[in-house]
Amino acid sequence: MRPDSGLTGTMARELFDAQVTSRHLDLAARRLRADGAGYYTIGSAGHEGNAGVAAALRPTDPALLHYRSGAFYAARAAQLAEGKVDAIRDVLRGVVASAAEPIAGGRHKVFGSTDLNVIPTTSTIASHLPRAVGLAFAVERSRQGLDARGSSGRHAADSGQPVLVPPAWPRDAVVLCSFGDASVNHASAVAAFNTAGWSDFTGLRLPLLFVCEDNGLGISVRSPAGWVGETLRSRPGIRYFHADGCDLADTYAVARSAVSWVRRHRRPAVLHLRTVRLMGHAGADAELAYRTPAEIEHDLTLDPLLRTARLLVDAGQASPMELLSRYDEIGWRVQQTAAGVRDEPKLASAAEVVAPLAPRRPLRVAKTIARAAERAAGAALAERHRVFGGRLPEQTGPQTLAQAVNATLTDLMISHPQALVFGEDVARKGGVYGVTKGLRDRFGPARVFDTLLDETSILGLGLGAGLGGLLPIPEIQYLAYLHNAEDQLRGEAASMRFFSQGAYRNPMVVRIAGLAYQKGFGGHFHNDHSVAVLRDIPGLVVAVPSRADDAAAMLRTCVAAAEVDGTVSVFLEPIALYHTRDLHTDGDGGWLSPYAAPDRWADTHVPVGRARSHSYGTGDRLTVLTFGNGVRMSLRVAARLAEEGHGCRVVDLRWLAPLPLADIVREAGATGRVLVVDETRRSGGVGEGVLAALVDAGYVGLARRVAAVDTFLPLGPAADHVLVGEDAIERAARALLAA
Ligand SMILES: Cc1ncc(C[n+]2csc(CCOP(=O)(O)OP(=O)(O)O)c2C)c(N)n1
Ligand SMILES: [Mg+2]
Repeated sequence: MRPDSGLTGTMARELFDAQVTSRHLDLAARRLRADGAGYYTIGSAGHEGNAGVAAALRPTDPALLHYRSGAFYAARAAQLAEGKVDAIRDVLRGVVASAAEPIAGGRHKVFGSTDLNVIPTTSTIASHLPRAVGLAFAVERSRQGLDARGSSGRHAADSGQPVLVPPAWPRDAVVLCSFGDASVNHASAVAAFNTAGWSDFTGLRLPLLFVCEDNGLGISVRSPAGWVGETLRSRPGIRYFHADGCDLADTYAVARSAVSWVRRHRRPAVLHLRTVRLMGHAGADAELAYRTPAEIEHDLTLDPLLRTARLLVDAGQASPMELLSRYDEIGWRVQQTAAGVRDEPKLASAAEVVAPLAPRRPLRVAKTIARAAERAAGAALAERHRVFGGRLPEQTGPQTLAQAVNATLTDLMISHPQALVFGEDVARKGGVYGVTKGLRDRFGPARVFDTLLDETSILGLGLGAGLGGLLPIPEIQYLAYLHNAEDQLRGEAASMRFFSQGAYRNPMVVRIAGLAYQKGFGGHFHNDHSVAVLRDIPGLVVAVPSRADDAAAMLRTCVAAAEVDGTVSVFLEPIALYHTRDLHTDGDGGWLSPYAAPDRWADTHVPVGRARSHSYGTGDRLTVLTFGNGVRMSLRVAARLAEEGHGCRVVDLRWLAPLPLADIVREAGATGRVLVVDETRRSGGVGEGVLAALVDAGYVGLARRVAAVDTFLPLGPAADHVLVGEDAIERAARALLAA
């Protein structure tokens, strides 16, 4: 062996096996595809040097892998006791979409395994990088222990609570995150590099090794010569390492240095591995359409398998014949396994497909809240007094929605030492609207902190933190600014359970300030009311409280669901109602609610997907189905109509996903006249879903809808022309009553 590489003969032989295994898996995937039995042919051929990266790490280091990391996967499996993980069978089961595939159960072909600490990644280029930054943050947090959580050590001890979900990874773990060369240009990757560097700059430790597997191509597009090295080398705060990924000894030597540097210093680094891509991008790729035969041939001369074979032969570790026999032997095993798994049962029903997506255990959620209430009223009472500065929120009179969220977050931070609040301006300033005011002083900067200005990174931090056993409660400052980062919710957060059958979860409650009607502070970006992008994310819970008491109860529910079921929730707070105090007349305080003391949390618990009905007069003439700002406007209209003898019920949906179907149907049927008051846009808005739910349920009564105009919102009073107003609600209500 090359004496300075640290690679022993035994290791080289074992890694050669992993490389050969990976190559045969690629070949088998293509044969299975050709036979109509396989569904995935993106392979690892040419990238098998990544076996050397696996060898430089420990199998307990969490890894988020590039889709060409087959040899890494095989090498890591070989690091465990024999028979514990059958990498060949795992991968082939993925290829044939077998329901027995151990991580995704046939839902996708991913590299993932809890035994191997390989966390499945999606096919969306670079979307796993922000999570990797978050995971490194969480690993380091658990290493530093309680003290680093600000003053939380005392909270935890005082309240006699379990402190943290036991960290899944050792305290000195390094997070590995690999990706391709074209991927370095993706906004999500750039965000992650920047956030890792920014964090390092601020002194935050992040034990994170990025690995760029650089084959020079993104499908058919060449990375400009030198660009990948140039861009990776120039990332502030990220130490650059470079190796020839076709040369196992070089890869191992450099990877070892990189890993030990990251492990020792707890700082981010990137390993730039030069590889080749053999056999095209995927099975169906006709490479000759965009590469010359000479280029393709040149890459073949760099084949990492042949390079490792030469290394072994030159070092006297094996003869060419022995290596050929080994190649055939592994090939035979792969073929045998492929034959064994090809006809395994696939997912057989819609119910099977969706089973792991977003399980809900409402009874456990309710019990969790009841237990937290007992603690808050008992063991943690002194703690509450201390944190609230002697003025418990239940004793200080009725609250606005903003005050209720603030008090509830405080109580949740007391009861959940693993909870973190972070986002833009949430800490020092206390949020643009003061909703998180005082939290940093109460819980310290390690648990309540300002992030850099990047929504992708804020959500990525949540993704990794949740995965690492923390309970992230990130804030997105305005709904309009979620959209540029939305894939972190859709593609990453909401899909984690789906692609890992619940083996991995990223519990999270994303608070978002949104919706329209801010008088005097107009314009689209601060009044965005588009929730369509959230409502169709499978499994995502979307909560929209309209009143203070609901906000408190629903926030507790979202956090408990995160804890119990790993639920990902968006908690959409209507900005215009944050500080609203009155309902019908100035000074009536009708929009305030008292804060429920802990002994009332169980009684006032609001389950996910349950609406709230407010009745005016007899309540039997008209049903208004609405949410958010629509609730307050509709209640004002209902009061006027009731005075004229038209009894109305106003139903606050409270949950936009899942919609409160049973309540919708029951309340609609009670009057046979339904008015949907939808403050979101007519097209793609919430009202479409509500009406469709009624139709699906066989509702045959009258129905009307008022909704916002399909436009972005203009600045100033012109917004009133396109938003739903009380006059439109009243007109529609009267029309229905007259029908
Ligand atoms: C966000 C996103 N855009 C486009 C694609 C389609 N796509 C799949 S692989 C790929 C090229 C990736 O190239 P690179 O990062 O160099 O990885 P390689 O396949 O070369 O290993 C593209 C464009 C995708 N998966 N995700
Ligand atoms: Mg590439």
